[in-house]
Formats: sequence, structure tokens, C-alpha cells
Amino acid sequence: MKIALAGNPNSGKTTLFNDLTGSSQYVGNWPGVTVEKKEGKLKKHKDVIIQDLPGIYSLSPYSMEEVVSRRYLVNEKPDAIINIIDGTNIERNLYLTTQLLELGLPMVVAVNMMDLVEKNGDHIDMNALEKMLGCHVMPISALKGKGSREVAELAISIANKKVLNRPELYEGPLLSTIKSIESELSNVDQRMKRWFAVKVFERDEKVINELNLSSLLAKYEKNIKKIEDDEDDDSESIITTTRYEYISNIVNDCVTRKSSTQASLS
Ligand code: BGO
Repeated sequence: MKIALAGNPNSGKTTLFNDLTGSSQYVGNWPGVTVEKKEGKLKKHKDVIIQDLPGIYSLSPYSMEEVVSRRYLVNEKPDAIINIIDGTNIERNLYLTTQLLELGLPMVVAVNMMDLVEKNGDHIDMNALEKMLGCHVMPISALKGKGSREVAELAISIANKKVLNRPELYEGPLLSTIKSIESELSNVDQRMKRWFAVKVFERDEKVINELNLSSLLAKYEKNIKKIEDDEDDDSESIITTTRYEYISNIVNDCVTRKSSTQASLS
């Protein structure tokens, strides 16, 4: 079984990876690029490989780290993903999460740095977060070794299972265009149709060339252009803005900051 570990730089990914795999690590390079590739066996589970992905902020095509990560996720289809996020910097970290969710693979979000979140007097409603993300969520403190084991066990238990109901981020003409593109995608993993459809909408050249989707893009070019004109923005930025709007709702509903409580009381 393969479990991929994905997260932003500085989210604590290395700390968690070391905690989960101990000394059983293999370090090399991703094929054809000088990006470090690390994998290791989960302690006490010889048959479970933890595949560390490079620290990334997004699954866009603009850096080798991002391209390596998305190629691995799309082509190798790990049995589950552990997405580690920094609980003290949830807005920024959830941007990657919204993209990973669209891959449709079983996923658990490990909310790390909980010792710092608590020290700051902040609170994250894990149940609400789980509902809004439509995936499993677990608080951890990788540095203290708290919750690491449980996250790995949870990832094993959801591996290859049907995913929870994922949230709908899009609406209106944007949603209907994405859904139409989805319905015309053949030869892609059923679970990943949303991810591919969004990439076509974004005119992601790498994905379009690799999957020979240029005629599909051409067919929807008029719809995409119309949405861009209406929103007065390019298609990629429209998707980014939609993600951040959704993240802002999540933060409003799930995160209580001591400092903001004080501010609102004063
Ligand atoms: C330094 N809690 C706390 N408090 N810190 C954590 C936790 C946690 O749960 N998890 C990780 N960290 P990486 P990426 C450091 O290195 O695993 C800390 O990039 C320092 N170093 O210890 O490297 C972790 O792999 C000097 O902190 O992240 C590390 O994702 C002073 O978060 C940092 C202070 O973790 C990043 C911290 C010389």
C-alpha cells in the first residue's frame, strides 16, 4: 500500500515523515529532475510505503516540485493521501488542500502544530472542518509525536475506500461549464474527472498536451471566454479566487482566534 504525504513547505512534513518511518528511508531523485524523492516504510507496517512529496503551495504547472507532485498523484494514484497543514496558518495551507480534494482520492488532513494553536489560545473546530472539506481531519503535533501514529492508521483504514462527500466550490456558469467538460472526459480515472476538468478550464498546457485534450478545450473555449469576460478575469485567476472564497468561509466557520475574540469584545 502507498500513502502519499503532501503539504506546504514548513508545515512539518519532514518531522511527520521521520516520525512515521524512522530509519527505514530511501532517498533519491524524481526521474529526470533534481528534486529529492524520499520514501520509507511505515513503522510496524512493512507493507505500507509512505511517499513523501516535495513541499508545495499548489498543484499548478509552474515549478518542478509541483509538476513532480501532481504527476505522481495523477499517474501513481496512491491508496490514500495525508495532507499535512500548519494549523497556525490555515488559510494559506488550505489552498493546496482544495486542489488535492479534487483528485478524488481518499484523504486525511492532518492539522499540525496543534501545540502552538493551543498555546496561542486559538481553537479549530475539527468536526466543522471535516464537514466543510468533505474529508477526514485529525489534529496532530508532529514535533511532540502526538497523533502521528493515529493519522497513519486512519489513512490505512480509508485507503481505497469511497471518499466522503466533497464540497462544491463552484456555482453558476462556471460550475455548468466544468460539469460539461467532466462529462466529456474519457480515459481518465472516474474519481479524478473534476481535477482534469478544472485543468482544462484553466488551459493548463501540460495536462492538455499529456492527455491530448486540445480539441476538448477548443470546444469549450467560447464558454470559458464568456465567463472570463463576465468576471473580467482570466480563467486561472477565477478558479483561484473561488478557492480563496471557500477557504475564507471555512476559516469563519471553523477557526476561533483568541486575538480576534478580544478585538471583537473590546
Ligand atoms: C525548525 N509543533 C511545533 N511547535 N513545531 C513543529 C511541529 C509541531 O507540531 N511540527 C514541526 N514543527 P519541518 P517541512 C525550527 O526546524 O518538518 C517545526 O518543511 C528550527 N530549526 O521542528 O522541517 C519543526 O518539512 C529553529 O522547525 O517542515 C521545524 O514541511 C527554530 O516546524 C518547522 C524553530 O518543520 C518546520 C524551529 C533549526
